[in-house]
Amino acid sequence: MARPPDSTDALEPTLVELRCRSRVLSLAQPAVMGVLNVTPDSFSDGGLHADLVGALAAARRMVAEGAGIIDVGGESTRPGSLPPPLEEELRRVVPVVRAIAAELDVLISVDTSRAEVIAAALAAGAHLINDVRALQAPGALEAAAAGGAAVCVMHMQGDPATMQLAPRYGDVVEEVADWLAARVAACRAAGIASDAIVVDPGFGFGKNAAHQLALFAALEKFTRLGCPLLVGVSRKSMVGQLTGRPVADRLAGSVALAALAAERGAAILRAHDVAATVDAVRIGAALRRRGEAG
Ligand code: YH5
Repeated sequence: MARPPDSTDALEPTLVELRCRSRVLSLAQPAVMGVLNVTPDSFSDGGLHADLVGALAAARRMVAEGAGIIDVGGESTRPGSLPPPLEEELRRVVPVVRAIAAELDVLISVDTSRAEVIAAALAAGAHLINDVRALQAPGALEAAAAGGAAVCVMHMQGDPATMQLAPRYGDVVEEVADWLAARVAACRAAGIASDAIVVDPGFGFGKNAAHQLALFAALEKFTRLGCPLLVGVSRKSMVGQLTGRPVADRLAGSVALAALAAERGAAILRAHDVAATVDAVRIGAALRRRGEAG
C-alpha cells in the first residue's frame, strides 16, 4: 500500500511491492535494474549487444548477478543524441524483449517514449515502461495504462539533444519534486494504479554538477512522493565530475553512489555493473534499516 504523500515520518519505507502486470516485485530490499542497451552507438558496449544473441547473453549474466529488472533500451538518450526512426527502435527492442520473456524469470522494463513501442513491448512480454520523457508523448500514457504496465516517470529538463547545454532552475529540488508529483497525478488519472508508479529525479538529464549534488543530497524528500524511487547514476557525468575519471573508469564511483542512494531510500538502482551494485545496495539498505530501528 502507498502511504499518504503528505506523511512526514521520513525513514519509513514507502512501498514494499511494485505491481507490474502479472507480477509483483518485492522492494523489501532495493532492486538492481540492469542496463541492456540495444543501440548501435551504445557508449558501453560499442554496439556488441545490437544482435539478439549478444543481448540475451548480457541479460542472462545480469540475472545471474542478481538483477531484478532488465532495462532494454533502443534509443540512446545520452547528451547530444537524437531519437532513431520508429521502425528502427521497434526492430531493436521487440525481439530482445520477446527472447528475454521466453527464457528468463526477470522483470523486463523498456526504456522508450513512443506509444507504438510501448504497445509492442507489452505485447512481447515487457512489464514496466521506463520513460525518460515521463509518458508525455502522444498516446504514451494511454498505451501504458491499456497494457496494465508499471511505469517509471523521470524528470528531464529539455531534450537529450540540448539538455546539458544550459540547465537552469530556481530551487532544483522543489521544481523536480513538484514536477514528478504532477506526473504521478497524471498517471493515476489515466488509470495506472498507485502501486505501479516509480519516480526518478533524472540524474544527467538537464542538470549541472551543483544541481545533481543538490538532488542527491535530497533523495529522502523524493521518497515522500509516495512511490518507489529509482536512481540512475551509473557511469554518468556526475561520477566523472566527482572523481575526475573517464566513462571506462567509473565503476568504483558509481558503486559508491549506489550504496549512498540505497541508504537514502532509493528502491531501484539502475546500473551497468550489476554484481558490484548488488553488493553496494545491500550495504546501503542494511544501514538504512539500522537507522530506521533507531
Ligand atoms: C535514468 O537515470 N538513464 S540512459 C550518459 C552517460 C552514462 C550513462 C557517460 N535511462 C536513466 O544511462 N532511465 C538512462 O555518460 C534512464 N533513469 C531512468 N529511469 C542514460 C545513461 C547514461 C548517460
